[in-house]
Amino acid sequence: MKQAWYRESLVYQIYPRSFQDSNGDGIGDLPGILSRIPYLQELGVDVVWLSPVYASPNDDNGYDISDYRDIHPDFGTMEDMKRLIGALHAAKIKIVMDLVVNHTSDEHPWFQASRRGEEPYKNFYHWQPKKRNWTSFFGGEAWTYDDVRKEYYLHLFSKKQPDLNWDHPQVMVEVQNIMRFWLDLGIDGFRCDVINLIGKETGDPNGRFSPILCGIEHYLNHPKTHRYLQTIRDEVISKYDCFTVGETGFVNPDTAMQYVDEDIRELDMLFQFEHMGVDNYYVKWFMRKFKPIRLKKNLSEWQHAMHQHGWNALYLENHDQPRSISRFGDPKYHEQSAKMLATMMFFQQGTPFVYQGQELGMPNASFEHLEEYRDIETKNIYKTGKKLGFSHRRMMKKIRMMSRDNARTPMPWDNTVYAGFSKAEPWISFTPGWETRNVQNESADKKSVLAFYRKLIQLRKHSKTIHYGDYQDIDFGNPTFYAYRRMLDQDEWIIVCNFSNKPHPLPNYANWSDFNLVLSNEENQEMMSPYGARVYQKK
Ligand code: TEU
Ligand code: CA
Repeated sequence: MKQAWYRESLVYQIYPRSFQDSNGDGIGDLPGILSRIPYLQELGVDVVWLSPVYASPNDDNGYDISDYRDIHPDFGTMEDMKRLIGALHAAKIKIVMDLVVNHTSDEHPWFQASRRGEEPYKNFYHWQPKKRNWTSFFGGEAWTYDDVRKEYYLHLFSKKQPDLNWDHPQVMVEVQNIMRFWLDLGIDGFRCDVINLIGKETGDPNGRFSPILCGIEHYLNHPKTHRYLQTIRDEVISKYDCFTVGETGFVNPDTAMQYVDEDIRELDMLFQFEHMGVDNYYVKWFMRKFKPIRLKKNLSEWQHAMHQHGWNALYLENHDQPRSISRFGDPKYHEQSAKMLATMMFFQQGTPFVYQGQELGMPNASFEHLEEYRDIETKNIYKTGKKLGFSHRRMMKKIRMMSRDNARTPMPWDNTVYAGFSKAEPWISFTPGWETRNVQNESADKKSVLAFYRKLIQLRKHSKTIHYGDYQDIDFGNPTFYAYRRMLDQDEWIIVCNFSNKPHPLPNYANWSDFNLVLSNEENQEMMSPYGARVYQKK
């Protein structure tokens, strides 16, 4: 496998609205992020990924962009952005921005011109005189009637996020110019939002009937998408020292390879979602009991599939997902299971992404009342659920487990009022428990989840074996243990994770006297403790 800086990097995702407020309006901002660079350095972060900070009416927290070359006043100014890029680079931290080009905001001037039928924007979006039966990812219909144009337009997400028509040659030109604009400002790459949905066939009449994701066969991994991405790589990406990570729902290892194969490299890596589905059926609102074996089988499959040919983006959390400890861990063994999950992920092959607060072991916010939630998806799903006849109680139970707001709460820095996040009440409440689970406390505690993450990050940073070595499953059929080996030349590591709330004897995976225990989350090493994790390296 060819070596590359982004294959040896740890990426830290910042959700700017909830990271650090600098001016007392309760909303995180760019100067706030700048002030926390020392924290990022101490953690060992190589690359920061910023969720969108562009001008936006904020229907979907910035994933609805009205000007790709400007900063939302909530977050600061373009000058603040330039200062942040400079300060991060001075601290030897790279920065990746979100590229959201499947859709724009309906308030973007292109859409405004398009609905009035003005050229060259008339066909920048998908318009149809007749309605289609497609459904939106956020619940409800995906085609909405526009009073001005007197036609229906497509929005796979909210009504205020009309989908761009990539068949229009000028759309491709505009996107390339936006990318160059940011790369020329010095950024180091893009996280490409829902990028496997950009190519579409909207002339087709209806979708094959399905109450959820109806119409998906007209746009998922469309051959046109591959052509668009190849063009973008040739015209833009290949001319800069940068990388791209695609957000690609509904891919499997085969379809993923069509994007990331070494010889194709439309994207450098991608976020797959299969392992986010191990506690639900098809869409997250249909929940099922979490079984560790499903997670293990899936992660292992991706390890094998990408090895030597592609590259994984490793993650357990982001701004769209519930907190991993609340899904795959055990609240009774909170710290222990948070560290175990981190260990499981950190020694696999791929680029690890840590989402803000994950390194503190933050659980779901699980707000009690619907009014406490801010996310458009949560609000829409509640309405959709009620229409389908689900009770309020049933819907709130789902939302407490699966709402995206579970992970969008402010970063708890200390135990002063508003947790050192702001001088004012934040735009969304804190995750309960912040008085103790915060950066200040965890920094002072050698046994904290944060201290453990710092160790993991350092261990990984210095090991070529972890970056590029072979991966091999151990005791694959075991439903409670996830164990694997990483090997390069003479170097060998064995990772053992106990996914159960019971102690177990350490299995005979090796002649243990030939190995050093380099890291563990346990107090006592006689038995593997509940949610114990161990990292061994051959002497
Ligand atoms: O997410 C795409 C996506 O697939 C999610 O909307 C997913 O369906 C949902 O979060 C599951 O709960 C990206 C962004 O990450 C997300 O924040 C945006 O809302 C969305 O695209 C639209 O831009
Ligand atoms: Ca602010």
